[in-house]
Amino acid sequence: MRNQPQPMIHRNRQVIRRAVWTYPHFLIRISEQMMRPPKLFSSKHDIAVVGLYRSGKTVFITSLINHLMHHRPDELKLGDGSIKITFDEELPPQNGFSRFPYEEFRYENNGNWPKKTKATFQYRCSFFRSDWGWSKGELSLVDIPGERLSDIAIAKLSYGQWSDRLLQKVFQDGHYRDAAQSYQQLASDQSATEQSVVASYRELLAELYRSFRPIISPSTFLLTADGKFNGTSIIKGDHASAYCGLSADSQFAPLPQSIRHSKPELSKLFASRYADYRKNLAGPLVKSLSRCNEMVVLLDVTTLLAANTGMYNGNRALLELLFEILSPGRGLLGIGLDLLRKSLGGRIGRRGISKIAVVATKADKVHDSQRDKLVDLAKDMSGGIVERQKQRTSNLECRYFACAAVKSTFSQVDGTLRGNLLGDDGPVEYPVSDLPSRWPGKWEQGEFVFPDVAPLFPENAALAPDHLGMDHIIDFLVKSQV
Ligand SMILES: Nc1nc2c(ncn2[C@@H]2O[C@H](COP(=O)(O)OP(=O)(O)OP(=O)(O)O)[C@@H](O)[C@H]2O)c(=O)[nH]1
Ligand SMILES: [Mg+2]
Repeated sequence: MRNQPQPMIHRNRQVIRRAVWTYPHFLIRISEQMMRPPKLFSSKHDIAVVGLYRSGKTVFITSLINHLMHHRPDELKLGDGSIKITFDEELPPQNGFSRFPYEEFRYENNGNWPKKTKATFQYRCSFFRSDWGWSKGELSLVDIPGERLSDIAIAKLSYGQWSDRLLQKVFQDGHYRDAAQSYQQLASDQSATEQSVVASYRELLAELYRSFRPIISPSTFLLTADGKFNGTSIIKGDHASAYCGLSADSQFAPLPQSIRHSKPELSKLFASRYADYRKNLAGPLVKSLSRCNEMVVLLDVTTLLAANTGMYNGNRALLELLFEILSPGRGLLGIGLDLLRKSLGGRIGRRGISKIAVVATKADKVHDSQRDKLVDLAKDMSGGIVERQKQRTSNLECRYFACAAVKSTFSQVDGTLRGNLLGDDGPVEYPVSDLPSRWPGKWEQGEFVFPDVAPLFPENAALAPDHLGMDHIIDFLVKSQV
């Protein structure tokens, strides 16, 4: 009788009874499991971080990952301060991107800032939020080389439209006009040849770059398709190996409408190289940005002020273009489904960019007493573009912030800052300009000074860097929708 097989249900009951008596904590574990709902949904946050070159994208992403990996609610306050993020695991990059080299940027830089980005990177991970019941967060961050932003128009405009846009709009801006004059004349000349137009356009791009004009397209002139950065030699006056195209023999330049008609062969040649460029470079870039559902637009207010009005105008024109090309807020789902999505705890099923954080970066480069003005300046610069897009669409949420992703200075009572100036050995106290309350009508290089400092990354790998305002931004980007 004893050896007779017992029905399965009896055996299971016995196992459970034995386990409960033998291991009291088994009971506790079961009740804990029942209290903790299974993560049935994933709340996806696919975030594109965009901005001009050197606007702080890579530093921002490195700091954000660091905070998620080692979240300390007392140092990065989310919601009412009680919310805790628990890092789950890193996920492999998708869509053919290279992995964002987080460790290199965070730990191996020996007191240096991350290197300039030369290819598009992606970092993916999953995480839990203590206030999310049924969903688990899935985060993707896309980092692009800032130079590539100037190419986004190529992804959507025809060669003719791109030419007209540059010649009739961008190069008409007072700050571009003087430099662009001789190119415009040559390109409109009936005797112009492929070689003369390309040579003159390359002269123009070099001149624009040296005078802080950020719209340099095709961007391969500054950063080749395989990641060689030409910017340093261009500044020194050498652009012999900087090409306006994918390679030396596939260069193209914008042509005025009259020349496109009178020289159809030249126009056709440039148009076919333009199409190759779109297929290989500009198209994939815009596709990778359009796949995201959130966007962080970084505005480096201090660098714009330290440069000149031309850089401001160029950056603003790029913002216009970015909104025009990506058209944020035009998701595929209608308003009716918003409620359902919210009740599922995230941005489930959402297509297209529907959330934008406009961020003035490097807030630690200005004195404490000035920091509030950073948000006003960022809003003043981008507000009109954002508002128009909001009016045109039904699905766009936007907020303005200021932050220092890696706070590396200390404000002194006498209005100076204390920090390690780049190139110096130890910390010094140094003067820094006050911010204007509004963007001035005109300013030149040297009127505002905000020196660069070395980063203060803690040596302890489990500590995220000190920051200003990262908490509000992260809270906004990965906030609970419930
Ligand atoms: N003080 C301070 N400086 C910063 C901060 N973030 C960035 N910087 C400075 O800005 C520089 C550029 O930062 P990156 O993050 O590399 O800029 P990026 O936008 O990724 O630039 P590209 O890769 O060229 O497109 C750094 O080398 C620092 O000098 C910050 O939080 N505080
Ligand atoms: Mg970068």
